[in-house]
Amino acid sequence: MKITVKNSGVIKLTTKKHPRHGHLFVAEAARHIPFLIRRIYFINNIKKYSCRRGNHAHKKLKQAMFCLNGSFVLSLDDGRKKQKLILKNPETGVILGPRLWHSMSKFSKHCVILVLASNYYKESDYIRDYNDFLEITKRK
Ligand code: T46
Repeated sequence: MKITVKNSGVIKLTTKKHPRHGHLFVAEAARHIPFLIRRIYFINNIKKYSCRRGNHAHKKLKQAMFCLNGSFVLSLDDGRKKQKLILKNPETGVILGPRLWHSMSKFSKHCVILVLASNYYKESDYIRDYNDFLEITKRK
């Protein structure tokens, strides 16, 4: 996976794979994940595969996103460049840095998304208007 937008990046977890006993994935804060983790959340039970989640950017929050099961399309936009990625491998995560517009769509059956976040939930950190987002990215 190659990421070309700004404020993002690929994370490769350490994995211990056993052919019969299963796969184990390790994410250590400040090692695999380039920030201290204050919150985790996960999304499952998506019934409408064609829905779109996200569709916003954050002002300061840093996040790392993983697809633990199934697959989905992650669309990224740094205000200049746009990129679509298919997340389907739990070993490979994506950094969602500040000022990166992101949305998730095209969910598969049994899709499970895990997100590690650098801070607690704060509505004032969201940029929900795309024109505001473009203004902010122009200033930076
Ligand atoms: C993001 C993408 C990738 C909370 O109360 N606490 C939380 O920690 C979170 C994440 C959400 N909520 C509430 C806020 C809404 O009332 O849960 C509801 C659904 O959240 P939202 O519509 O923001 O869900 P997504 O999937 O559109 O966005 C989420 C994160 O909120 C967001 O930070 O970057 O996943």
